[in-house]
Amino acid sequence: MSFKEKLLLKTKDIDEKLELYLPSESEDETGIIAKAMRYSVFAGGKRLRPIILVSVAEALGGDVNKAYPFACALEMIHTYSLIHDDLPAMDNDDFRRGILTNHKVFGEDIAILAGDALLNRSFEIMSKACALNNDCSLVKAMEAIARAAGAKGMLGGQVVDVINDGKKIDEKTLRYIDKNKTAAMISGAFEAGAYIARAGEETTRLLYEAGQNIGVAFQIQDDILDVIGDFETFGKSIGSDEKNNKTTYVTMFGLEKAKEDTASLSEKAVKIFKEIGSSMDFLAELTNYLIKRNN
Ligand code: GRG
Repeated sequence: MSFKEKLLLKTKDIDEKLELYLPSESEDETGIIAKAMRYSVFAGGKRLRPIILVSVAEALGGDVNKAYPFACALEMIHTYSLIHDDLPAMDNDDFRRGILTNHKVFGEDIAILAGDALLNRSFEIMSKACALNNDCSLVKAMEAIARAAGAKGMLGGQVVDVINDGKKIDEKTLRYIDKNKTAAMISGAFEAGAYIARAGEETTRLLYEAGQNIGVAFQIQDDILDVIGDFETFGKSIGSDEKNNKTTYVTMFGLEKAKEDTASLSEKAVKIFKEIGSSMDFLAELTNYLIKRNN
């Protein structure tokens, strides 16, 4: 099976599991919140973080069925962060994943609540999986995800981004934002996958490091696409960084260095996968695929 076929299969797999883990419209009084949650989750995300989590667990000999609740929870947290990031109080964006943003369709109030509901649902799913399996390594995976999404991870990176809105930032601040806002959820996917497979301490650490490198490379690629991408494939407005006067890797170092650094960060991650072994081949291919992505 080709890499593209494997990726498609894994994406379909995650979509099917998300369908099971999300509430249905008949589950609450109005059905509105489930509808708003589902609107953004099924808007066509790449499912990168859940695919990484499941693939790591699988590559290290773990039980993929134990990995799915955590993978879906991670995607729900990611989607909540996108819904909130698009709000007028944050980036004020009209399009995400190629369609209107959640608040444009459901209103700001419901969009905030849909994000909150996704975050709560994610912990409901993960804690249920921990209890059902009575497995401490799953608790560690949940902790890794909570940490990645929290004030010392994605949310912390977003705070530094938001308070510097419209200001010129230095390199240290830019790197902090990229490492936390974007890379934390990707290294969190690697770490959680490793815990689910009960990997050793050193392997878990190496995978976390690979995730950090891929995460930063992923953000730089996002900055590049904001300049040279096109709306149809990227799925959101182009040139928003410039419009918002944002310092990005591209505005700080230029397009050429941004491209070079994306490639070298990805190479570092691939080197780690090679060190761990051939079971990591899919993740190495995924890394190489991501630096060529246009969406
Ligand atoms: C509001 C708590 C809070 C956090 C917001 C994720 C985030 C933090 C902001 C979104 C804006 C942004 C450009 C973040 C960088 C990470 C990134 C490139 C997100 C998009 O991830 P993809 O490309 O999206 O994996 P899909 O739609 O494919 O899932």
